[in-house]
Amino acid sequence: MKRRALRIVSGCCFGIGLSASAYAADVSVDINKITPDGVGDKIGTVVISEKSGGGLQFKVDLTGVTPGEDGFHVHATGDCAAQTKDGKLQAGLAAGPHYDPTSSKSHKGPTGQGHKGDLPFLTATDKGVNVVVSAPHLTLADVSGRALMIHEGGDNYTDHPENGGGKGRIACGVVPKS
Ligand SMILES: [Cu+2]
Repeated sequence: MKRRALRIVSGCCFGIGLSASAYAADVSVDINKITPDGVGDKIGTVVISEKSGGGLQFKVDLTGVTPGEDGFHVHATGDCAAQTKDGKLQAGLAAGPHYDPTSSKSHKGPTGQGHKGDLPFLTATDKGVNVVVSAPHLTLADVSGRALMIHEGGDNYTDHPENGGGKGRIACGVVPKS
């Protein structure tokens, strides 16, 4: 009985120590399903942390995503609402284009010199997405207040087809301002 109590205590304090030091700057982003009707249910989270050698790490944990490859990007505007284009409401359009502070106007993937918001595509299984991906060019200041967007279909990291070939916007979250 005594031993078990001790173990619980040490478990508790070790956890607190870790979160106070190594993960102090983590930012957790709620990800919601989006449709032409607007923002729907929460389907998971993305936890963003700064890597010691530079760049950001994204710990993606989602359910309710169709199995297969899904494009993943930072979009310029922190708004996941639907917006009208060509007379039709489209999911997540209020988030604007890929984050592109240098106006490269080119989609080159997470390690290229194009949109700074290009991230590695995600691969969903029938259980959802549970992966950690990295983007070497980004800082927390870059993503603060912007949108994380998930697209149906993959991403070939080129401009052919446009924006890596990703299709509709299916899930989105706004990064809290830091
Ligand atoms: Cu995108």
